Amino acid sequence: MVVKFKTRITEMLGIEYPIIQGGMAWVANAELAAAVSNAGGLGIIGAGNAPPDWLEGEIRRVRELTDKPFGVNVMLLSPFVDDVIELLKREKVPVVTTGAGSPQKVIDALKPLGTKVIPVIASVAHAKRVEKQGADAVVAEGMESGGHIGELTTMALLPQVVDAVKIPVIAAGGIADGRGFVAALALGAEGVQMGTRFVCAQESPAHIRYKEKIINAGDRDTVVTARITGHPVRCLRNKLTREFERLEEERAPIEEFEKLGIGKLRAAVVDGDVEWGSVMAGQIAGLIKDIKPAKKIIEDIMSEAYEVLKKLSVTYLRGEVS
Ligand code: TUI
Repeated sequence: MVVKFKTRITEMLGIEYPIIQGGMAWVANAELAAAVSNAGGLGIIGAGNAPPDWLEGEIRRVRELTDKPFGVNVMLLSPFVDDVIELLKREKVPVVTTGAGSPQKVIDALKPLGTKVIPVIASVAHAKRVEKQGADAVVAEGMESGGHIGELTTMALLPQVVDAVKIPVIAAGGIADGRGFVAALALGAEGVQMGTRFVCAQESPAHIRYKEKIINAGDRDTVVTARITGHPVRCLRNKLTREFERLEEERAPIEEFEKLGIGKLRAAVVDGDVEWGSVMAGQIAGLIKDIKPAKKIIEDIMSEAYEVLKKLSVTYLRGEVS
């Protein structure tokens, strides 16, 4: 049974299910975003470090592929961030999420146009700050996530953020099935964002070797590298992560880490170089066992969530809730 979970997030965004697809650089293109939006979630195009003309094409394409709401993720470390914001102003994109920095200029530019701005945050202080700045909701992202991460786990971060802000909170990090979805709601989230699960969607453009590396991963196969640069990144273990570890042991200068990182996400996602590329993935990779359409990912989560809630209520409340 696929039930509707109405929350402030589904209402604010005009979506059927409170499931958002992470705005992953190189992976989150128009095809993936449209598939998620058409399935009743919120698909997001990841701007990453891409130039604005690429993003403009993806926005045009997603509008051809769906008439449902969609979003764009702005990676605040991008060299093109100001041009990307200008483009988003012109395009009047319904939802914008931000990552890897302070979203002040995104909020100031886009909120007056009615765009819903949802920063990804990794601490209570940052959540409070963006609420004051005018954010419509936040994604509280735990360090179980893939890619650039903060320090707290989803389990610890989420309830603290929920208690600290009035705007709705979306949980991210370590969620890939109906159990994780219900756990996030139990901690006070009103939606979930998933990245790694959607990398393995059929519509995801990630190279088949990238998807297979996630599917073959176990629970301890991710590592966090480049902590010393101030931008720690979680990836699946491979030759590249071992090289990063070697630089760490040698206490190499930060420039060496930056040099080693250049172009490596593209190498993994586009070229399928899963040994020397950066295979960003969350700790939940070990739970992901198949490639399936985005629609099936969402339906399975919603029906599992229903079963989990039923089981919990029967086991612990003797069916007292209807
Ligand atoms: O942004 C992400 N995940 C990412 S971005 C990315 S591309 C990249 N590659 C190498 C190095 C750096 C980036 C790959 N994965 N998630 C959202 C997120 N944002 N996680 C943590 C944060 C964050 C961290 C610090 C947000 C704000 C912040 O500082 C706040 C401030 O005010 O500066």
